[in-house]
Amino acid sequence: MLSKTYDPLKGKKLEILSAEGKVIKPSLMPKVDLASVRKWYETMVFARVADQKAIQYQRQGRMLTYAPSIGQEAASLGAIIPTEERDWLVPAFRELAGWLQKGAPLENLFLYWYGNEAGSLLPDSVRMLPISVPIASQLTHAVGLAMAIDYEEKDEVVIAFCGDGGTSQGEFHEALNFAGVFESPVVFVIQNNQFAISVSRKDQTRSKTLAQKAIAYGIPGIQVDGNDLFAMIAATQEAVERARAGEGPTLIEAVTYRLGPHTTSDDPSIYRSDEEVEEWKEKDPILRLKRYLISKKKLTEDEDQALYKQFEEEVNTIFSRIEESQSPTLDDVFSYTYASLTPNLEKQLRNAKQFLEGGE
Ligand SMILES: Cc1ncc(C[n+]2csc(CCOP(=O)(O)OP(=O)(O)O)c2C)c(N)n1
Repeated sequence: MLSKTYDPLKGKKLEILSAEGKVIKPSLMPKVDLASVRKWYETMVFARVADQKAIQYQRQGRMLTYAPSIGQEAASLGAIIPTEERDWLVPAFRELAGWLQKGAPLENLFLYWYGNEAGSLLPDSVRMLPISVPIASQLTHAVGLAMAIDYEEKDEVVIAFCGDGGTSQGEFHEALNFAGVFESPVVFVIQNNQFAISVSRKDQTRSKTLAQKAIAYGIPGIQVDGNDLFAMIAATQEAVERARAGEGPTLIEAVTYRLGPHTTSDDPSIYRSDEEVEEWKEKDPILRLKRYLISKKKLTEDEDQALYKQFEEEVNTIFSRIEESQSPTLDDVFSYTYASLTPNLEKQLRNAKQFLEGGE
């Protein structure tokens, strides 16, 4: 079992694809065909381009705010690849490549950050909970979902994400405890991108790794190179198989780096050095998969450039649809929590309407 061989208490981290794009652990390489790897690479590039364009739109005053996932594409994508359509994705808010792999449209993500809750209304076929901005609250929801699946004896698995900062929240510990006790079919993925806004990983916890936190709850934990698509696939595959076989949860710590700002309102140069960022750029998940595909003759520089161009056009087209979409109404703001409004909410809605019409 990978989580036994790569014991986080012994400081071991699962790595398969080096930063140079070479497979350094062939025996652990997941069974993947090159055509699929090329498709996954394209999904990562699509996510990267969408991220970069979203930052641009925000700087042009066309998007309210945005939380980029630049640098974290392999961590979320690799964790979704081993799941099936019937499985559930419970995201935090930085899982764009995984979101696309799950089949969720980019339109929804853009609508969400555009300030329109309609973005959370995903097609029925996409088994996914809405984005969670409250940190770690989604993990207890994920366990509740997994407990229900277990109770109904369904053959489904839940895969839930949080950030390194999320592990300092009470709900992280409650979720792991419940999942451990009830042996729920859930896989927790921590995207350790080294920062919770400006608070660095080392100021969050005295634990040497985040993966070792699993041990306290009696579940396996594994630290993985989160910029290595193949290592992420291998670790998650094992965790999903365990969950499906009724063997309970697993905690995966994906060690990665947030190359961009926390959100478009953040200035990371205040709390981290350019040298550190440059160092991580060399470990970029897209760059290393590109090197791998080029070495396998499944990609050329020209094709790569054409991909970026094609996705830029696609993203621009999608975003113009967002700009043409209807703005949410005031009624929408009140409509979706209760089946019918409570007297107090009815009063608030009346007051809000009066206020917007120029009254008091
Ligand atoms: C319960 C809660 N507390 C505080 C915040 C404010 N907040 C937004 S993002 C963030 C940091 C999250 O860091 P991490 O979990 O590491 O995820 P990352 O943003 O790095 O992906 C905080 C504290 C929040 N959204 N929810």
